[in-house]
Amino acid sequence: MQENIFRINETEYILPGNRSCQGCGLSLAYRFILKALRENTIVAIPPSCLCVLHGLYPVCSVIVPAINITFAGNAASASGIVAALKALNRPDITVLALTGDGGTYDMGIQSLSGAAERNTDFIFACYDNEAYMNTGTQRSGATPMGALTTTTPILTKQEKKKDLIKIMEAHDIPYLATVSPAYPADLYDKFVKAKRIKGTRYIHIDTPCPPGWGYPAKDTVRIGKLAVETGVFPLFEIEDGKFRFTGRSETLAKKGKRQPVVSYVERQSRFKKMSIEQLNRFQHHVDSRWDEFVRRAES
Ligand SMILES: Cc1ncc(C[n+]2csc(CCOP(=O)(O)OP(=O)(O)O)c2C)c(N)n1
Ligand code: SF4
Repeated sequence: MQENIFRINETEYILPGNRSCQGCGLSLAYRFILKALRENTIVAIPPSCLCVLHGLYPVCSVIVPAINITFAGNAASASGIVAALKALNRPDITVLALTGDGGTYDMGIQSLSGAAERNTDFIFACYDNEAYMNTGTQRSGATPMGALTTTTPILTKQEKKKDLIKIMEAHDIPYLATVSPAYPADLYDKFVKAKRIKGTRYIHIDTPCPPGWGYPAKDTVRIGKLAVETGVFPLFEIEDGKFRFTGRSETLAKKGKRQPVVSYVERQSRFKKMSIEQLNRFQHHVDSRWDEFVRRAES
């Protein structure tokens, strides 16, 4: 069932005054994730901006229980919580592993793959801000080609973004979805749906980040929308192998016209050294991926 915007849970689980930056896409996404999953949720978090948002003992800005663990052990620790809850016969509690792209694409991928292969009964969500932001914007496997980071400061990143969604789909898990905080109702619906499904559910969150991407803090929703409007970040879900566009991407696939990638790129200073050749390759990559998704949606 689709949730109506007026039925979105009014409880706030993140308290005001947390330590994320102004305009943080992660804090916006997290707000709606917790509204969707509600109080019976335990969150597993590795070191990251999310840790900073939660705060330092003895204060915490989030009112659900959370465990701070290592990067490599995130999905493994979350699997342990799932096993403990099973032993305690508490099927009412949702386990959420929420992890940055560094902790998902790079350092955490082996325990995530192991958990997905076992179809561990949890939600693993990657908030993808496309670099290691908490330690000052170093390149990750998720950083797009042509982006400046502190470890690719001269030539920009030369390699393409790793296709983690394909990797996760290859694990044949029951539910996989993409979401953006720029479309909170779509995000909310997908987490409500994921909560009801058993097994490994993987949700990929496009997470605009003002300091890391180089745009004004007021533009987070605009940048998130441009990622969808250009097809750089399509919104979809794959349930039991069946692909379906959702929200704005569904409309674009049926009758809309995608904007050119340059209108997304030109608003972010991380792309200021992107070459024309890289921009053309980026556009070509976005087009061919989009066409592949359209074919899947029609089949
Ligand atoms: C094994 C290990 N290597 C490096 C670090 C240092 N470290 C802390 S946060 C962080 C960046 C994490 O990046 P990401 O997972 O993308 O999350 P974000 O900071 O973007 O929220 C790093 C490298 C660490 N804590 N543990
Ligand atoms: S660096 Fe980016 S992801 Fe991290 S808290 Fe700031 S805005 Fe959020």
